[in-house]
Amino acid sequence: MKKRLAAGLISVLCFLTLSGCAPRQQELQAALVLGFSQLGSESSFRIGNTRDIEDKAKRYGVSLMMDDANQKQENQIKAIRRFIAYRVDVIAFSPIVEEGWDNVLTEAKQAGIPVILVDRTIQTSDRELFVSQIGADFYEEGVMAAEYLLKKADDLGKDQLRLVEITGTENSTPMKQRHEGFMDTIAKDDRMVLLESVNGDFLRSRGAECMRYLLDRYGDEIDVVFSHNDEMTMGALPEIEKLGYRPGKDMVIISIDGGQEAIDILREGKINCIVECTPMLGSILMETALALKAGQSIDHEIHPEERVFSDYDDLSALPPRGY
Ligand code: GZL
Repeated sequence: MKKRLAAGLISVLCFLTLSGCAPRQQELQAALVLGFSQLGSESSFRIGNTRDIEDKAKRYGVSLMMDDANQKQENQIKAIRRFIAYRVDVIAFSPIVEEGWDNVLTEAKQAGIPVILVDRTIQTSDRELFVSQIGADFYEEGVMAAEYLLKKADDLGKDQLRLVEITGTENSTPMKQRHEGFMDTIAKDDRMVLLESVNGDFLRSRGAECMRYLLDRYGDEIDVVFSHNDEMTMGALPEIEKLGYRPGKDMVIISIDGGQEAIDILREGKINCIVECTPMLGSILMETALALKAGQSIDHEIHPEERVFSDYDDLSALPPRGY
């Protein structure tokens, strides 16, 4: 009887180990097991964010399970369910859109696993479904972009500035709040005329498509392009130049994120203003998760410091951006 029991136990352990269910050695030594659902890899911001989280997990001794949802909410929901089944210590994720998370986050709550939102946030009636939201103040980013434009308008001395907007992923926090912050700020200034807002989904290819459509429809009426991220901006610029316009001169170009490629284009004078949206959230995430595990109280909202880069600045001493 005992021999059979021992043999059965060994076979179960082998199955668990081979199927990846048994805790691997490094997890047993890790300070924490963190499951992270990343929404995709649509931009240099996102790639930089993923890389920073992976780097900081190593630095803080956190065993990280990283999942790439490839821009699909259902893949994020599946990943969160896997993390629950695996019984990680903490779940973190960057929600691609704001709606549709209550069910899966209720399952995490019932499993006693705390959830941290990274970068974006969610709409929910139950504020206890997540313990903290770490990310930019996107409304303020929109305000800062508009405040730059108001200053530029004064310097240009024009009675009217007609602008087009290329927005990010529909129903995502940055798309909604950047739009609101920007429009609330220019609403007080009757020089500003919005011609049209079109959705570019934070993608470079869609930014090009949007700009082609806007140029076909409005042509040289366009004085200002406000783009919700650098990827879409860099898709739009060649389309502007193809028609003989000089971005940064014939049209004011305002963007958000502040990755290296866009900063270099700003230095060339083809972008006028970039509002920083830092992807370097790895340290804050690890410190927050470790504090959670240690039973310490944590802030419900954590916003990193962010700045504005523009053609009013001397950027010669700006260090490499890292994304
Ligand atoms: C903002 C982030 C946005 C970036 C885009 O924090 O969610 O998503 O601005 C990225 O580049 O796609």
